[in-house]
Amino acid sequence: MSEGIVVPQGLIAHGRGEAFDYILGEETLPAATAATSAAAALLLMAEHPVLSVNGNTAALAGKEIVNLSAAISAPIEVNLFHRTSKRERLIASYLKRLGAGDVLGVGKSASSTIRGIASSRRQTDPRGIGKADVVLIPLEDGDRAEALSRDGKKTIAIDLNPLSRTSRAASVSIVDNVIRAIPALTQASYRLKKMRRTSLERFVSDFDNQRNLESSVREMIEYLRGWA
Ligand code: PTJ
Repeated sequence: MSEGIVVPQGLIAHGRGEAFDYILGEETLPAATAATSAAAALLLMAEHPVLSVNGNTAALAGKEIVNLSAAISAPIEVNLFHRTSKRERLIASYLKRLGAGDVLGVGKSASSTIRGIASSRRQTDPRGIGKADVVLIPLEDGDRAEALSRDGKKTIAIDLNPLSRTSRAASVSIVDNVIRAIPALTQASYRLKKMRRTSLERFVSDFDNQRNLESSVREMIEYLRGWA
């Protein structure tokens, strides 16, 4: 935050996430692993997959996002709720220092608009989220997740809160901490890359996001029961 990558509101969002991380035992649970396989399959089958990055994701898992981008050959786009061109540039150059190639969505290049969003998050890059069919949206707010789905895009959320609007609106929601979920997604992508398209399709068609979110909640309850 002191470097300007994360906004003060991001610390509150971080605290919300941490609270959920405690009640799932700070480890990746089976429902998240199932969602990760479906997410990797979706990303590998996409024509234009894009990884959307905000301040919190860059600060928590910048290098991990760069690794995922290389694993699935997907571009990274900076997309900020509290948008300023200074922050966009700061985050893009931070990611480049970590090994990212071109980072989309900076300044005038974010010239497309997602309909139905009031925040400056509606501005997207026509080379990235603008033409994407699958978008990874870690630590996202509900409005944009809903708007991207309305625009016909498939979305993969990473959100520790299984009750959030983002988790419910996404096509696939990974209920886990970004610091564990993104490396797991990279590993799953390398594993699934070797599979046939029909197997990838099965990972996606067998996955029901609503049922998986219910499993996440049940796994949290089970964990808490151990303490009760
Ligand atoms: O960098 P900007 O300007 O784009 O701003 C980003 C923030 C995070 C401030 C903005 O997107 C925001 O306020 O988000 P919300 O609405 O608080 O949503 C964040 C969601 O991510 C919440 O449901 C949190 O539980 C969840 N979350 C927080 N930390 C983590 C997390 N999920 C996974 N891993 C985390 N480490």
